[in-house]
Amino acid sequence: MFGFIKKSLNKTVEAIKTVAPKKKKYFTKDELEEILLEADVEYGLVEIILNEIYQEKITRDILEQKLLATLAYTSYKEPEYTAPFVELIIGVNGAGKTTTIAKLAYKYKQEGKKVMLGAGDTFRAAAIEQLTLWANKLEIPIVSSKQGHDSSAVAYDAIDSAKSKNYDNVIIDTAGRLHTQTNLANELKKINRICAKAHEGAPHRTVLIIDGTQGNSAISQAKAFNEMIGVDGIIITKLDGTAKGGSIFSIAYALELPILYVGTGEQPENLTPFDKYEFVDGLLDALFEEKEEKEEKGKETTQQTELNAVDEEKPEERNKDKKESALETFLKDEKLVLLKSLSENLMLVNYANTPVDTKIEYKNGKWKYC
Ligand SMILES: Nc1nc2c(ncn2[C@@H]2O[C@H](COP(=O)(O)OP(=O)(O)O)[C@@H](O)[C@H]2O)c(=O)[nH]1
Ligand SMILES: [Mg+2]
Repeated sequence: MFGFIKKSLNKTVEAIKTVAPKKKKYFTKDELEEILLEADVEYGLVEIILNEIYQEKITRDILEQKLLATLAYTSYKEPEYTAPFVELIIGVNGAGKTTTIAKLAYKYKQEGKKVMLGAGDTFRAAAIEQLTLWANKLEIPIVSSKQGHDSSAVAYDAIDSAKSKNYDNVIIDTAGRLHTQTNLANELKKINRICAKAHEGAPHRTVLIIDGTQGNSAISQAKAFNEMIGVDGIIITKLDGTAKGGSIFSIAYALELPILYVGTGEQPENLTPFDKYEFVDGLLDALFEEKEEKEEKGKETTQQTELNAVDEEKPEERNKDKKESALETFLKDEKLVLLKSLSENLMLVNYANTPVDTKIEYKNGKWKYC
């Protein structure tokens, strides 16, 4: 699996290269602003990221911590449930719902699970046919009805059938658009209610499918779905075909929801668990020089600090440098993310990737927890 996310970032990396053609050891805030915007990180989030950076020379480690912090909500915890595990797949037309259902079904089948599909997008005849084709291809049973029929009845029947046959998973497709937004909201709410009637706690996971090529413009749409019925996780499709990979940061940050998978192609196997470390690494590799050189640089900085210690010419600057590099080391060693500079010697920090904030202070030449 390793490498799929990096590979699917090709187009985003190409876009980044148009504003940062040469890899470097560090970037200024202005340069990073341009780079992040080019990758389609939303403007508001770019400002938040940059405002919280205290250092002038932004190294790979500093940026890595900041980017990872924006993905703090991306881990998903499965709820307690009795089989079958029922998933409701929602999202606008063309986002990739039906294709992603095939991918999930394929994945579960590979894991040895028994999967049932529900063709809940009864608004379009083509949607029923498309899911039926996938079901046949993957040799997975499907419950469907005619176009225009009640989609919640399809959901009920699919769950009921899966229960009576001891299936492990049920995946239900839904319409992406009805005559009006209110109709869609009402239909999704009804499916939700009926799922719960068919099986306790169902749907156990409501997954929103977002078309990755839409970038940030998908945020308001995603918020609308979240308000309609509540979303448990997101799958971002077509990462392979978009230069807007940076929008994943803004989507995750704005919605505070986990990114479960990303779609990296049109085939059933092109579904990859979202690994935030690989994702961030993939972007940083396009910007920063190789790791060895980075380590070399680390040595240089230490030597420089030592040299500065005997240099009596500019004591103020020397202390500032020492404080900065001590801060960098402390943040790195303690796996902290710098949130805000509260005063010259007091910083608000956060344990990487958790919602826990704390303060650190600079005293007697060292950074410590307050
Ligand atoms: N390249 C690429 N295409 C995708 C991906 N996911 C879906 N698609 C394509 O997007 C189009 C719309 O997908 P579909 O599943 O019908 O969307 P739905 O209307 O939400 O059900 C189809 O042509 C899919 O093959 C992906 O991860 N990568
Ligand atoms: Mg569909």
